[in-house]
Formats: sequence, structure tokens, C-alpha cells
Amino acid sequence: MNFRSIKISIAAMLAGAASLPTSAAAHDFKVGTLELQHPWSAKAPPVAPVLGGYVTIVNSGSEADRLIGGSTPVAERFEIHQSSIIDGVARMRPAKEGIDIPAGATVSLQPGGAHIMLINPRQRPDEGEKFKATLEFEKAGAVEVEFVVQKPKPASQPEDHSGHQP
Ligand SMILES: [Cu+2]
Repeated sequence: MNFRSIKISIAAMLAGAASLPTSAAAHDFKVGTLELQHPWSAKAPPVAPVLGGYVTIVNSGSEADRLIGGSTPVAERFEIHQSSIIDGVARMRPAKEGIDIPAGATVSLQPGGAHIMLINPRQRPDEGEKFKATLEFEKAGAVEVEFVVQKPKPASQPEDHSGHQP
């Protein structure tokens, strides 16, 4: 091993340390009267054009709010989608009006239902890693959260993503 290869292997070790897996334990965020419980995503296959984003939103206030958008460094575009089951297949379309969070309600963004879709991923974080995103609500405003990448929950349904190839 010459000096040059030692330097390279130290650089590789440092790069590895920066992306050490973190715990997939539940984590919550708050903004206004909203509590955002355990934002999560599944690992994207190397060719997938999208990453899904899921979170449970609890509105303990007396006024409705609305998830209207967001952003993340890991993908080019952030969209909010609605899914519905048509002939046994989950199909999705952009929810231009956002997702309504009624007063006192708990709204779960989950596979097969309303969800966040991150289009054209720039990174594909591994299971156990986290990535940052900003969620924007009509009344509560913007809030920074972290999505943890984990295995999809067993109850999740397969989704047809053919509707939004980039
Ligand atoms: Cu989608």
C-alpha cells in the first residue's frame, strides 16, 4: 500500500462515517397547532423516478389547515399526490389544492393514499438514513422535518407510478 492509496482509503472511511445509519425510531415535529409524526420514506430502487414521502399530521387546533407544498435537497421537485384505487390498482394524480387537515383531525399520508412525491431524486438515501425536507402549510407556515428511510409498513399497497415518469 503506497501513500496515495492510504489517503484514498481514509477519505473513503470519512465518507462512510458521514452517512452512518441512524435510528428509525419515531420522531415528531411541531408547527403551530400541527404535530407531524414520524415522516418516513422507503428506499428508492436505482432507476426509480420518484421517492414517496409519508407522515401523520395531527391538528389539535380549532381551525383547519392545509398542506400546500414543500421542498427537499434530495429531489428536484416536491409534489403532493392523491391516490385512489381504480380496478384494484392504486393510481395517483397531483393534488393541486393540497391536502386538507381539518380541525381536530389526524390525517395520515401513506402508501395507497395521499402522499408526498419527490420527483427526480438527486440522492437515494439508504434504509436507516434521514433526509431533510421543508413542509409548507397554508396557515401554520413552513416547518423543517427529517424523513427517515425505512422498510415500507407491511400494510402498504403497491403503487402504480407509471403516471409520472419525468
Ligand atoms: Cu405519487
